[in-house]
Amino acid sequence: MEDRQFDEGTTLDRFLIETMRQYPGATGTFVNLIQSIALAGKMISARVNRAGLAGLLGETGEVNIQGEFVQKLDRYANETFMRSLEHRGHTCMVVSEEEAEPMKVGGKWHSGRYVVTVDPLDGSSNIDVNATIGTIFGVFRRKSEEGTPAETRDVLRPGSELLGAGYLIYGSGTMLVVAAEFGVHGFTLDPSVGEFFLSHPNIRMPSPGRIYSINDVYWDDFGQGVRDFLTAVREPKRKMSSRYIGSLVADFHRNMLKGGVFLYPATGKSPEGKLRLMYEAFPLAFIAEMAGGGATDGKRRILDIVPESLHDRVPLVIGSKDLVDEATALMKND
Ligand code: AHM
Ligand code: MG
Repeated sequence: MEDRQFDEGTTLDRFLIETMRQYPGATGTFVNLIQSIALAGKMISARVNRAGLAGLLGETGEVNIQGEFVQKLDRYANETFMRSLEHRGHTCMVVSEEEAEPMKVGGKWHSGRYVVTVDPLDGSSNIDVNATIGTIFGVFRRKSEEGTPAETRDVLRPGSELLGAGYLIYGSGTMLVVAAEFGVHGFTLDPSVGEFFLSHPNIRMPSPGRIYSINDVYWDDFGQGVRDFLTAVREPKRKMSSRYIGSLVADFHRNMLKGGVFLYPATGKSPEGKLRLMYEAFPLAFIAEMAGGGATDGKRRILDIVPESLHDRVPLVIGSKDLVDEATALMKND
């Protein structure tokens, strides 16, 4: 792709349209899909900002497929995403953290070309304390024929087959980060005009990284390799910092901009790890690699893993290349 310079004030729409024009054969369907996701993000962002005033804090009383209490905002974010992906003809199936079964986009629109995996509201335990939360998504191009209902083989496939991925973070500002063949780019929402503007073009993950992020309350439960890694990064001469928000997307975003590693390894309580492969690990691993970083489960490259079921969990080590390599080398016998 030609190295195009975008000036200040470039909107998401202009960026997408001008970038896609450089790909012969692009039909604009992917642009359309990202626009739908951006719209859902704006709606969720508006709700997140008003949650305390709109009676949207707290739990609904339901328990989701993950065995977790559903927060009111979880449900709103899930419904908003589903609605915005349903009607524009670009999607044939959506796999959501909040839904036991994939949503097949049916009727006359089931010819859609893309399969979307989504964690509609990541870091829900942070909602009630106004800490940063987010949305994570991945996009596959379907394998089955367009114009027919989506099939299992369209979605149970390695992350290396992702076409694009991204996330939204709802923090002190709202950002959309999108990764695809065109690289990793960040857009910041200007709420006064309701548009995303290019603010972080061509994001690259700094290496060596200086931050490590882990919930070390599980120390006794971690494998020896994880403990050796933590002992190594805590050496005073390395001058590392420890930062952990408890919202994967926010921890990942900070580490991507500043350089660092996030770990959620296997524990005695969660031998498969806690985080979900299809809509948390895959999209972020895709973004990390596109930005020059890495992602493993301590042994294997995340993007090489083939899911067995929609809600598989996986241990995750993700971030700057040097720290991911160091941790993975130590964890190989865990
Ligand atoms: P969620 O998708 O239900 O919010 O759960 C995933 C979250 C991640 O965002 C975060 O990294 C992790 O759970 C925190 O877990 P812990 O409280 O065990 O540190
Ligand atoms: Mg999550």
